[in-house]
Amino acid sequence: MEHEQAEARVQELTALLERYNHEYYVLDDPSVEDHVYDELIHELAGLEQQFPDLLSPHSPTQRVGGKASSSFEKVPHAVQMQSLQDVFDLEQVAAFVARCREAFPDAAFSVEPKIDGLSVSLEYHDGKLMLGSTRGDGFTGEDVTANLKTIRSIPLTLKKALPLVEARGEVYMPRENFLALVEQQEEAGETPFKNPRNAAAGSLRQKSASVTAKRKLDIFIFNLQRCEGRVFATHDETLQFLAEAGFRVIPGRKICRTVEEIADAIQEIGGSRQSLPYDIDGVVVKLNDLAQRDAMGATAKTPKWAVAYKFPPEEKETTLRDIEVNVGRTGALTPVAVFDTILLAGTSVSRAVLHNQDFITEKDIRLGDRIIVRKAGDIIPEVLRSVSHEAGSVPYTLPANCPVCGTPAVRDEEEAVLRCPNISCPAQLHKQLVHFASRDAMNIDGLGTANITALLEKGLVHDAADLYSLTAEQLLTLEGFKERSAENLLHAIEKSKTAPLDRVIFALGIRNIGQKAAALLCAHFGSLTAIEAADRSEIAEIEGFGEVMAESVCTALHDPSVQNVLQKLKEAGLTMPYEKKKAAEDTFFSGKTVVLTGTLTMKRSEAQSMLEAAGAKVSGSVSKKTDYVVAGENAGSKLTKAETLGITVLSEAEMLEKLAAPENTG
Ligand code: 0OX
Repeated sequence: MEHEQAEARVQELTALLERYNHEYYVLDDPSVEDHVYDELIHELAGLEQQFPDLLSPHSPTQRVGGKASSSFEKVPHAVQMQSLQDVFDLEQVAAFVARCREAFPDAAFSVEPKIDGLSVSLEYHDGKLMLGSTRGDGFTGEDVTANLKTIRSIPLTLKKALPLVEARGEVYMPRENFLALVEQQEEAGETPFKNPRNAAAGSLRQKSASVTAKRKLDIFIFNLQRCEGRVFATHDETLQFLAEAGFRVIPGRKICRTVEEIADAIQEIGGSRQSLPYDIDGVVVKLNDLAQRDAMGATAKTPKWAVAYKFPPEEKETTLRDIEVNVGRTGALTPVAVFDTILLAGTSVSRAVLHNQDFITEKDIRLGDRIIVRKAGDIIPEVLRSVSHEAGSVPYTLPANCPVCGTPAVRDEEEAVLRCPNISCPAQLHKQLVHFASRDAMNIDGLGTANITALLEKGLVHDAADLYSLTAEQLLTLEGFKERSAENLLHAIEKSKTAPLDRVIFALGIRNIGQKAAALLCAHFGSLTAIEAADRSEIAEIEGFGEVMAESVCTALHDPSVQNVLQKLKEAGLTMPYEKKKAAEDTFFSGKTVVLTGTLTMKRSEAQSMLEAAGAKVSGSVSKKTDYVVAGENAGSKLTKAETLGITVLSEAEMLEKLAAPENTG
């Protein structure tokens, strides 16, 4: 196909695919079947590959993510992303209404659900999405454009192109996706997100947009921050315009005039809470007239023309049937209340954490009690108080022995926690192994909770190091294992032998030592031998470390069983490499924004990884912020733009030269 023909077809496909996206993800009313979309996107991707200069950052093919950025660039917000003044009862809502009425007796209010997610801004120039950012502190946020593009209901091109449109909305994770994600995380032995809001925030801040893409986030738009090319009189009009432009606008809004109407609307929105597929945590009441908003003004952080009525945490009464005692990875015994199932904030709950003996004693919680359970913002419910005891009941005391291995428990006075001191306790071992194999630790693919249970039950492993002497024959004795899956698991175990030292330290599951602390420890000492030789005071000197953490490291590394595991790991062939990361300032490319264009002799992804490893941010489009453009054969519009903006253009050979000489800071 000729270039000119291809260009026309790319334009046509882009428009068509954006329309289908809008129909499917915003209007919930698709006009074509999925395979039609898939075929067209495939055709577009093919053309973009054949004619790389036709690839635009606004192409529907750019929604899949995949680009791994090393950090999120800070971006100032042209219009402050204000937060809301929270109010907790109708009286405070009435006081707010009265203040507005005093200035504007005819004031009308938009009453809308408050989506429990995280606020983002979307900036469009001439109808094209140029920047998507988080709220940050309201004045400066982070550039998460690539990640936001994976949200299919965010238009990349507006149906109404104006010189400038900045829309604000709330990114959230639908509850169903959240529950599925938690299940996956638990299966993989990872710490699951606490609630859909944290999950949405965590997913949006993924370094790799392809991970964000899998998390299936969505968005509701609720404010027009800035606009050039049209003037609006009311919030209603702006939202109508935003819907016409292709956005998914916040549903369930009502215009109210009196406090009674507002109270009814709040009641109605509150009543709809359980049937919504996403979480809302309150109701926002805001002036509808934009001139009235301006006149009301703002405090440093919040507008005086709006308030957020926050729902009270849901509470319900039920009967406490049992107290189970869980054994954690570090032996902590955690009591869990088991009660008759109740429905709280849309989900059924029958268990809640009781923390420790002090918590139980203070609230005098006894078996058989009528108790009040509450679910606040978080998904995890808690026992608020006991309402009544059963006749003849006695105060509850945690068992004196570990419920799994029977070892007498010891009380850790500082933390008010009871612990099973037996490090070979099967319950601890199970959790330790799950942690050891988890993605952020040794990342052993295919070694989840169920397989670990099976390995322990068969007596095939007694500590983490035993994983490295497993054989295919042994694995084939476990239920569900076939030649292929056994081979895959052994391969994953083998691969983990080269995990860097900081991951191995983290994988050991030392109390108080998370990923960051493990990395600090390695950065400071450089090798396992040096860490093992260090004393407590040396460790405590590391910036970011305290006495407690230093104590934990020393205790663990002097523990004969940990020493034994480490010895076995070394014998198994774990290399525990550790390379001090070069300070970011050290390389020619550190902190620089680089754009790759044209056909390079190496794979683009390879060039990108090399640049990112040298501290560069690789971007898809040329702007004033670009520091270097690396141009290969047949470079097109990006090269022209770079030249127009006076940006330094490097050849592939020059890029490689700079990468090979990192000490040359240019
Ligand atoms: C929401 C939501 C948040 C924004 C700044 C002044 C008014 N989470 O659903 N904020 C606002 O409006 C604020 N509206 C909302 N619906």
